[in-house]
Amino acid sequence: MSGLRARAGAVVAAVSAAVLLLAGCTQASIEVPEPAAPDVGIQLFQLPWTSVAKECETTLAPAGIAWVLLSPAQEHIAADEWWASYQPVSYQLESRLGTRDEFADMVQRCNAAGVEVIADAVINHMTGQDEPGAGYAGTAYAHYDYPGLYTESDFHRCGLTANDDIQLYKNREQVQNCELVNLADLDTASPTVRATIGAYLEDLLSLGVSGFRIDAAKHIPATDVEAIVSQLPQGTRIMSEVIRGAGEPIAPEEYEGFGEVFEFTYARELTPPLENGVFSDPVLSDDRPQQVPSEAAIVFVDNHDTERGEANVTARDPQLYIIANALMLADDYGTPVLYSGYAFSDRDSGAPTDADGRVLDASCADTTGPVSDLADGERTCVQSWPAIRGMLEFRAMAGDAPRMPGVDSGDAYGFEREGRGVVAVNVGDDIQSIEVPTTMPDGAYCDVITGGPDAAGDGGCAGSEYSVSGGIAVFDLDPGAAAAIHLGSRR
Ligand code: LM2
Ligand code: CA
Repeated sequence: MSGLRARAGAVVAAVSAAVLLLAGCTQASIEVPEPAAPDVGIQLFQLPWTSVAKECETTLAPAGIAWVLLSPAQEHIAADEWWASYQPVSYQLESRLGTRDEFADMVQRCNAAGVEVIADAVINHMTGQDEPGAGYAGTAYAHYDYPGLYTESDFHRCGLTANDDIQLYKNREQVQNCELVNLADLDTASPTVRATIGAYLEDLLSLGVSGFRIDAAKHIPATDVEAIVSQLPQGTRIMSEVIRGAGEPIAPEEYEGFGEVFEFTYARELTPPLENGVFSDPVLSDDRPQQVPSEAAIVFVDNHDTERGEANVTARDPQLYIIANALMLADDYGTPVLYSGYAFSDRDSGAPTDADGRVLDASCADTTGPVSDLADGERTCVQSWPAIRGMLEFRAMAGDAPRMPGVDSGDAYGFEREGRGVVAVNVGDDIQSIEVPTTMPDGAYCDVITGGPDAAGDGGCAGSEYSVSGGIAVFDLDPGAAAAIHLGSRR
């Protein structure tokens, strides 16, 4: 709870600074409501614990980001690729991302800064390597060694080959109780396996984490996930990763009863109009087919898998990425999770490491972005982009105000969060003017995507300025531009 207050405090400070700018201004004063603490998370992909701790303190808390999603903390195979993290060999918290002590210190510091920590729990499987070897911490693979962890009967061996594509299996049994990409599948129905996984999750909770992403949840029967997480303390946040697929036998809805689920449909519906400029599509309208209820949905523009796969809009195209994230953060559906990764040319390349294979520290504290020509391994640092920070402020001001119907004009599109703020984007190649109906008071507003109210405190805007008059917000947008105004950004 103190975390929530700290977050709200940071956002209130930013907005009341904006309100102070109104002093001495001739416009009629308006009542600016207290911004809410938005429940927005961020995935810091393959970032070491020591860096995550600093990021919580220096960028996430000031931006009003509520929680951070980590990469897996388990001991894993010794391999250079990032996906070594998804081949655990034991439940020790020793990995390329840091030691147990570093993990504990990070969680404590993030919590103290008002940022909750969500761990990525890889509990469906262990390594797929056929031969035992040294794990990251130098131990032999626990499941070959059987140091009280498992017996062979605790694994499902379905005899699938490395080239078998799990997507082709339409049978529930095969999807959930067979090797996923040749990874040794745990028998999550077994009481000993459940107890071992439960003890691992309890261990993380004892260090202060607030909840878990359940990796590959689609490949664990929902009843098994439920049985494991129902043993955890009330209020533990559970986010099941169940990739929705047409014709798939397992759907996210099965996992909704005991937590949240990542809703992959959201990005799939959000981004095509941005690439095509066709907003008549139902995608951004109120009609959202195939999606779990808003309270259960974790939404995202991309994540570490989709930026290497299906996502067409990623940080590699900063303009479109800002537009997509702006629309997601302005929306009233789901709980958004931002994605902060690193540039790569090879989808397998891990984050830069030292000679011991330990991922190097990185900081976004002194950066602004976006930077469009990052070298491989450089961090995207979306949490420091002024456009993203402006939209987090927008979301805090929007609170639970309903989203009004969208309007489009040529390749531009916009909508209001009733009485609180208006967002508009132009995905075309020409300057586009768009008028968005609003109940916000008449006046001049600073766009928070290009900088918001001027830090100099002279009543001007750091970036663009737009006006509201007679119930209409008017935006003249350059190609690829996004704009957002809210009650706290009025000049
Ligand atoms: C996930 N969610 O359900 C993770 O988000 C995703 O990143 C993981 O795949 C996957 N499930 C398993 O946890 C990644 C990566 C794969 C990689 C696996 C295991 O995308 O490429 O598979 O981790 O490390 C790799 C090889 C694959 C091989 C497998 C087993 O790419 O060719 O399969 O290891 O050796 C023979
Ligand atoms: Ca399984």
